Amino acid sequence: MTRLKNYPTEDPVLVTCGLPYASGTMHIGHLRTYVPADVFVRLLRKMGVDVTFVCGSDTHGTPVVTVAEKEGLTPKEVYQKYHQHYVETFPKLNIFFDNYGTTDDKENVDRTLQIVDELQKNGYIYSKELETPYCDTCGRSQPDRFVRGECPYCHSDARGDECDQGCGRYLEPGEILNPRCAICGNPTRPVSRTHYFLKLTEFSSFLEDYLQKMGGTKNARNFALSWVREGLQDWCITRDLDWGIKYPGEADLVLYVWVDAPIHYMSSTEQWAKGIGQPDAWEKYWKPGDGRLVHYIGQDIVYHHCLFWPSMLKGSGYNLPFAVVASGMVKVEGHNFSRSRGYVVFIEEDYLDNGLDPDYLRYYMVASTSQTKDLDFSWQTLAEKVNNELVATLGNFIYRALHFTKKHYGSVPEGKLDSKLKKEINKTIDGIVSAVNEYELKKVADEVLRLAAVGNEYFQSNKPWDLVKTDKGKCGEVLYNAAALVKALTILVDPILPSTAETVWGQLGHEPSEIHEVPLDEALNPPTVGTELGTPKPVISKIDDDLLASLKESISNRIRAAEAAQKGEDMEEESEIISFEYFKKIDLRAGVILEVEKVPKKDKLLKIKVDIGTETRTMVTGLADQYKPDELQGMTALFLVNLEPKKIGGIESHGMILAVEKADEPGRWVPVTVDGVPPGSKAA
Ligand code: B3M
Ligand code: ZN
Repeated sequence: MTRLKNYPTEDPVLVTCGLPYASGTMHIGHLRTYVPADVFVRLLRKMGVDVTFVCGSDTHGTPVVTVAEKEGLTPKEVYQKYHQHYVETFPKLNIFFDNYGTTDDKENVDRTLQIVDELQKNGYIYSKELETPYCDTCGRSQPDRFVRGECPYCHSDARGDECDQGCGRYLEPGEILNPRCAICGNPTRPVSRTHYFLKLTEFSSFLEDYLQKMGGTKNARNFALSWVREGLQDWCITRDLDWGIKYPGEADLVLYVWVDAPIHYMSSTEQWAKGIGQPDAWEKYWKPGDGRLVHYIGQDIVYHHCLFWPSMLKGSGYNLPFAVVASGMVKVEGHNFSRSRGYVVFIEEDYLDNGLDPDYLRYYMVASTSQTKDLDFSWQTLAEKVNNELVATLGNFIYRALHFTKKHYGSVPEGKLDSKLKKEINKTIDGIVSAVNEYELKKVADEVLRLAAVGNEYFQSNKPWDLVKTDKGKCGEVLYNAAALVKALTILVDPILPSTAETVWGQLGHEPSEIHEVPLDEALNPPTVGTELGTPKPVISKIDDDLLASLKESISNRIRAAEAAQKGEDMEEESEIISFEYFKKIDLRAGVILEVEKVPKKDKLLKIKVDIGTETRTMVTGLADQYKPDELQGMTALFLVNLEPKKIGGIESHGMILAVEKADEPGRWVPVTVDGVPPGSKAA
């Protein structure tokens, strides 16, 4: 029996993970989704649910094309290289998909064309002239990531198909304001041609209804519902690009990558079905029926999974997602994740190559924070969690209990399960079941740690080291119970720490890999008396100070290198000659800084209120590491007041203080002060 409210054992479940673009190596951001999904799958299996787990590489679209151009390879060479990387790296993290294909595989191309054809037949696709950005310098159309500009909704700097730095909305082609080419930086001009559209608007009331019932995390449901209620627009499903799945009957149009990418969830299932010799087995998930589709994704792709994808499925007669679990994003050492600025942790080079156990990272990804919150990765907290929780609490209890038992008894001694301990195990199982019901796997980690603490306390208070001298029978009884707790812990922690669980299972006298087949409820059954124990060894080791220091060092080196590279670029930028007319557009005025406040959790940012004569403006400056608030307060300085408003550190900043960087002291900034003039005085 599963006791799970959403997943009865008789219904087959398909779990998928957002497909990584095969255009770069695996990093910490990826694991925010893949690890919890893998843990979820393992937990369901332990509760008797029939689960298939699929994923694959996303090979189309501008993410792959831009990298191909940079690396001087063809898009196909790029995706093959990175696809291979993913195929090899997932197992190293104990993440095992039942199938891992690519969106360029024949099954996916065929299935995509079938779905598009069906949507067309059902009247959901139409064509229309559309103006999209063309770059004269580069001599081609610049869709999606090839263009940057201003988000029409929140006015942040955004890329062509997504407001990646602001409100996170999906942007339709042609929607972005003031587009400029992302390759050469020049403004693009609109060109018109025929594109194809999915009538997303026709799905509005279906979506409103469906989303309210859709399972998973609230963030997915609520974001998607709010977009539906704001009003949808039809979705352009083609791009002028020569890489992707060709649109039927159109020589120079391909399908937008977000059409064929989610369809790989289906075609990957088809590949799995073929692989097990039951080619129709995919249908039990995808044809309307009892199959339950669960998508694990990052919060940034809720739009695609909760609006486009269910509409495509509905419009072509397939099953709908049962649940969408959207995880918060990953930060690195307090900063927004950014490869270019060095705030990134690569799985292979920064983690695995340092000999670190994949289970630690799995634990960290699950145990740090709620599924829907942002996770701020730092080596320091990783080390603390490993050392204080895994080593000091879990590992310590397991080792002490098994070592002592082995030494004095050799095998599981006779005893009876203490009813209080049985209750504790039951409580842990209940906690795990409700964690799965809520898609909050942090609670699984918390529950297991709590039970390990119960074990330590039991061992400590019963003092088997004294008992063994005075009452060997009573001592055996205590160790029997300790072994029962070790067994329970091993079963319950197996989904999060599969390698560690294998090792302990071996120490408990079993075939190590069999632990993965042991059902959750077996945690309530104490080990068989007389089972010969293996050789106990500590299973989890500390991250020591030297290693921690070198891990931190490698990240700060990368950040410094990125900063230096950025500075180099800035220095190289020659100043461009501008006309006086152009200069006149720049509105510079004296302003008085009225209030200065630190921006919480941002070391460099200060929020200032500035009287610019006509009004008081809020601005955010990056001077916090150089000036104390009271050094700036009261200062009259020069401000650029007609700069477009921008969110900085979560605060809308409207205007900018002018400062000069000292030529002899790079990184040292001094505001341009204009003492003795009233606010609002204009500079020219
Ligand atoms: N390849 C990666 C991303 O946007 C993208 C996911 C596709 S899932 C169908 O996170
Ligand atoms: Zn926006």
